Amino acid sequence: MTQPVEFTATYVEAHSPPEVQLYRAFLRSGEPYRSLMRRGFHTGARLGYAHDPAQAPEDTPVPGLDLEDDDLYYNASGAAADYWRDKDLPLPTKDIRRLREDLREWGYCLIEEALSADQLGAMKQRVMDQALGEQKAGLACWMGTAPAPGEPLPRVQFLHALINKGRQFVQCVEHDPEGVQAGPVIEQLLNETMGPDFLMSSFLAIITQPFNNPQGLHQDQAIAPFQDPVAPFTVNTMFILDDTGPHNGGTLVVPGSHRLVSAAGSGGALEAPLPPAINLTAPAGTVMIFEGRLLHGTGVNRSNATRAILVMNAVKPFMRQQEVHLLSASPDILRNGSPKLLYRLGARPTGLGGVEGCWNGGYLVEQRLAIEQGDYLRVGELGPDSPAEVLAADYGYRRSEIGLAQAPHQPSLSPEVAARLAPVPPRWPRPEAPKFPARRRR
Ligand SMILES: O=C(O)CCC(=O)C(=O)O
Ligand SMILES: [Fe+2]
Repeated sequence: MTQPVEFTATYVEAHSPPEVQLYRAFLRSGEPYRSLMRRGFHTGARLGYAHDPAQAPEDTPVPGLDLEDDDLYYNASGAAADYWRDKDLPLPTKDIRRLREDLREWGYCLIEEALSADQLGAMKQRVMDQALGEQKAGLACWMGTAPAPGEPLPRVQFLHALINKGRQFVQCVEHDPEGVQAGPVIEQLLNETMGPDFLMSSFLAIITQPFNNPQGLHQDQAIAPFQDPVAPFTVNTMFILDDTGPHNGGTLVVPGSHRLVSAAGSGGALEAPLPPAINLTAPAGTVMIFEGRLLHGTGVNRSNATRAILVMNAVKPFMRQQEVHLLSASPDILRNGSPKLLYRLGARPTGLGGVEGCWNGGYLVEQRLAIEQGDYLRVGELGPDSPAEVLAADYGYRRSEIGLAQAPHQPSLSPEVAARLAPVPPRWPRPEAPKFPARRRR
């Protein structure tokens, strides 16, 4: 093969010095974190946002943690709390008008008694039973913060793929008032912030053990260095299952940071120090909605009990979901899922591709169940001279919605192949309810 010289690796390399590369400076800017972590820049950034065990005193519950120094971002109950004391920060409320304003102004809002006492009790029981079960099974997943020095694992347990682990978690995704009494309020605020076609990116429980290390402050959008001052790309719903506050490491939040950070623009450095973080303070049963631009992170649990929250992340339908729900979801969850659940899991793709081209409004549950049963046949290399039995095989595509709909109209179907085709009823009856989301009214 003689390759044109312009296409050779040496030519491409010689003509791609760093200074001519597209968007290099922007993509490598490291912003907004580079400027956030500047020493002395933030009231809590003396050691940077990342924890530096080497500089902390030795006589603390966990080596490396310094729980006295008010200059540290995770010590939020002293000088930081004084800073915020006379500001009109969000308090738990049932009033959607106040919730909407808090979310706009501060980047988060607190829904009072979003879970009824019964809903909270059942949820807490299920989550803690599951956590202990996964520990006992040797399956517990420890992550989110750094391990304490000398310890192999972080002191924070995550429970993933919650939808498989209890009916109430499915009700959370659907915002069903049977499981979450404030469901309609949550749904409305998410619709207004994200548009009604958002997907569920991940839904997990985060349980801190006493004296976990804190998490670095971060935006959950996780698409740095892209910053948009107009609106967030993602929104989180946090179900608070224990009374939370400074005592047990209520989530560290920098109120208003959604505006301050995004105002720097994509790739831009922050020019002024940010205000300090607070510890989220709210009773169990509260739901916090916080948007993807807000700086926040897990605080230090200084109590002798665990602190449990659930976090559900919603993303725009063009974004990649964190959890691959279509693989994680149990067959029963998929088989019996409502159109809303299936949509939010991403089982109805919203862009070209899907599974073998099945995407245009169709569900992918049939394909996943067939793959699971080991009898999903993929279309491979075919040609006009392929043997009739190969052309007539029971390909998974034939059972898809688009395959079934177009089969009667195929213009060049070979009669020999047509004669061999058996009827192919789908093995999964898709929900009869209308697809979700409903067509938008003009
Ligand atoms: O544990 C918390 O309070 C917050 C967790 C969090 O922000 C995260 O894991 O991204
Ligand atoms: Fe986060």
